[in-house]
Amino acid sequence: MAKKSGLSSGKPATVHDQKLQRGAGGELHQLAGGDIPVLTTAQGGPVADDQNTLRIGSRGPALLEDFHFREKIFHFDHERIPERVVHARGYGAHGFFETYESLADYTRADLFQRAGEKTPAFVRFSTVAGSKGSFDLARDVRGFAVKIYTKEGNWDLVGNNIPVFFIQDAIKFPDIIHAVKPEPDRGFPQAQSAHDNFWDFISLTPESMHMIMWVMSDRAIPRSFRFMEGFGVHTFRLLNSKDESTFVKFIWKPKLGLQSVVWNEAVKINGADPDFHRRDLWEAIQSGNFPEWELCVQLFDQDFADSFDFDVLDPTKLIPEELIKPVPIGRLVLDRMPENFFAETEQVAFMTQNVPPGIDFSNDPLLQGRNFSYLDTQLKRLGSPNFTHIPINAPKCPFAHFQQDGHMAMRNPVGRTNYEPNSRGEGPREDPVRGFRSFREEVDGPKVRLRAESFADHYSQARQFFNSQTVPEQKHIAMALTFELSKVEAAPIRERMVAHLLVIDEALGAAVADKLGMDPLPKPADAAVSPRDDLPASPALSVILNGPESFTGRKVGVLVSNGCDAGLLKKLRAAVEKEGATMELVAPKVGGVEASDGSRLPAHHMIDGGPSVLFDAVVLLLSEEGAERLTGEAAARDFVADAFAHCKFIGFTAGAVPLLAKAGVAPDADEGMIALEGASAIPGFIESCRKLRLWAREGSVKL
Ligand code: HDE
Repeated sequence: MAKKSGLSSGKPATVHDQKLQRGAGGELHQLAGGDIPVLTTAQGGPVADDQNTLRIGSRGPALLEDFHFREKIFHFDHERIPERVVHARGYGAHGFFETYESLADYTRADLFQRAGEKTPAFVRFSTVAGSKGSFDLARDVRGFAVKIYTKEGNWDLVGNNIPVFFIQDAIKFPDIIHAVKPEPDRGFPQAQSAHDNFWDFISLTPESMHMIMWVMSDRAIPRSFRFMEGFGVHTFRLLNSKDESTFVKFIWKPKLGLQSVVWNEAVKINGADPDFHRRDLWEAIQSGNFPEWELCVQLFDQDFADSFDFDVLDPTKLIPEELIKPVPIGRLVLDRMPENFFAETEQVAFMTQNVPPGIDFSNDPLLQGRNFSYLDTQLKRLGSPNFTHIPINAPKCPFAHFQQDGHMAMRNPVGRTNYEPNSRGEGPREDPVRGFRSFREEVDGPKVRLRAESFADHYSQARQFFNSQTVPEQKHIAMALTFELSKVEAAPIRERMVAHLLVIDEALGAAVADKLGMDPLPKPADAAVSPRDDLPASPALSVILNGPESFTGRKVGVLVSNGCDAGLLKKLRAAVEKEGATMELVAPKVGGVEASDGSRLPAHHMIDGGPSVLFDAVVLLLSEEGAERLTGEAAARDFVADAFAHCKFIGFTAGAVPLLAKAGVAPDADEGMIALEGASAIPGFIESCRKLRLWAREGSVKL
């Protein structure tokens, strides 16, 4: 049904509906009438003229009396709210969580009681360091914040796509964030960790070494929000109806498998499409390809916690999945984009302390600090303690309390009684049975500022992470460290960092030192606890080893020219769509090309606007004449050369060979070059694409 007011009017006026009238200055006014509502002020007063301010004569001064102008500009001047101090750039979507089986043995959380129950959810993905307008493919951690509107209050699982964190104590959070953000005197670099302040802090903070390995890995440049994992990071507790506790770590696993891009590609994507990740999520959801994750839990008891090699309260450590297998307990499906970015994605307020009865915190010192911070930040950002009155933050279950008044109060208690207990029997009262209860943990000890000794091993899991990566991934880590440290001006900082790397893995440290031109090698850092050698590799930590089983959800870019084979293109499209992937055409002009059968094929991109970095695989579907023409275009040569350098599978018709030659790519360079001599070659091409990249090529290409 069409909404009746202002900008949110459901039915856009067409040119034919519009009644136009020429104003005094010759400008055209659109008049209300028919389905077009009357423009009003925020007070509801109808507006006669929205084109001219009130002034004396047509060339005289403006009048203060112009309340419509004053209100309009006043509102505009106040449109911005402070961006989040971290995770400023984000993108959200609605969906639902569906419980697989009852978890009543472990938790009394209402959402986990009934198999098949669906609970509404909202998710916001983000980068951490960059401002709201920064680019999507920064090397950075991604936020993975989930709000589930349960029948017993909102549950916010405010996680990241990396299962550990830089610091062990919340008191260091302002320092790490100051260090990574633009340097305060010069105001740059934006959305980057490649600068002195960051590496200065990190090299003085050995507890960050495990996280640094993750951030320097391909995990920090995901191909899509849809292809990354999410982690609650901290150890939480589940409490059942007898208040018995089980420790839990939460992990979101994407149905479409993991995938990242390579750094050289990330840099180019940021130029070609700074909104690459948000556009990807938007397109997937708008086209009905709803992204999905399974919520998995690692459950363990106090005995495991006591026997584990590391402290389960230390957020710089993870529990290898091979040691405690994550068990899927439900799925999250994102199936609807917000109607308004500001109202929902910008105003959504996640808070770690939002847990329903049946879920509880552990004493992880980072989690305890977060529970304080998130409420505070919402007041600053949203400007009122009534931020739960904003629809995206309001619970969807019944609620009743005596909180009242304050800025922008939309709901206040009605009637005379706004306190409890009261003798009138009015208003809500607490319920010790249904209500939230904390785990009755015995805690005793002196009041101290002391880090537990069990938090002291900073290198073993960093080494385990590195040892768990495939060869190409290890190479990427070395290249990322080299790139980042090459941007550090102060040589002592570079040396201090390499000293840590030498402890994590001698060969890694030596390789980075060599690439930095550092000679002699610094002395390895003094480790409070020597790193262990006996931790087995954990394949779950690799992106490449956890890729998809099919090419579903991926995108093929097809470079076409006039005279391209229409029949082959049709069959290729059918095969790509059957695989659950999408296809976009790139042509010399966005108006498209005339195919071999005389049909007109409109393009999605002109060649300059559709570089191959936007695609997971490419096809050069060119007539010989078309290819010859494209050899003169730098963008066309880059399209091919980049796809090759980024180890993508390249399908090509015989006509495309001149362009391949000009781009310096041999048609038979390797098995990733697939000649599409006829439709029979298409299944082979699709099958190759399922592998996503031909990493074997990387040795021959310097990225
Ligand atoms: Fe956050 N974090 N954080 N954080 N965080 C915020 O809250 C904070 C930490 C995470 O999409 C802020 O509403 C402290 C770990 C996500 O809206 C703020 C500490 C993890 C988001 C804040 C941490 C996260 C935030 C800024 C150290 C992964 C974005 C705006 C103790 C488990 C949520 C806001 C969204 C946002 C504080 C560490 C994840 C200032 C003090 C560890 C995904 O409250």
